Amino acid sequence: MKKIILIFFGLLISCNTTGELKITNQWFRPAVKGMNTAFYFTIENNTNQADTLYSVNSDIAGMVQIHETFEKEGMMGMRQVDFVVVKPNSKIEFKPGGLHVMVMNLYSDYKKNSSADFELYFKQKGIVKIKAVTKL
Ligand SMILES: [Cu+2]
Repeated sequence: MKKIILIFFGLLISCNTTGELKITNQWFRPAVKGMNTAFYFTIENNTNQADTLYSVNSDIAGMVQIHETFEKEGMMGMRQVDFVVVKPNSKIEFKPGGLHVMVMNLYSDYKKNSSADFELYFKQKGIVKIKAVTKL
């Protein structure tokens, strides 16, 4: 009897196992003190619930903003966005020429193979802390 109960619980646990939201492929461009850089990553939402990235923070710079790139009359520009919604079971790539995190007014130099810590704020998941390394 005990054995049957254990198996039953085992099944319940495996049914409740859902994926999670995670950040992969994070990197940022090398830049020097006082300049701006861009931070890129992929948000993988492996859950059945949408989530919203509404802020990114880092101690390495004076200001950090979520930006999107747009094209208007053949000219490329970028502007701040307040949030990015990640649908259930989908992923969003922050990459050059698209969504990116603008890191403005760096406090020090970030050359090749430098690393920095970032905090991503999600409505559902909460704070995700990650380390990123510079890449050209
Ligand atoms: Cu930008």
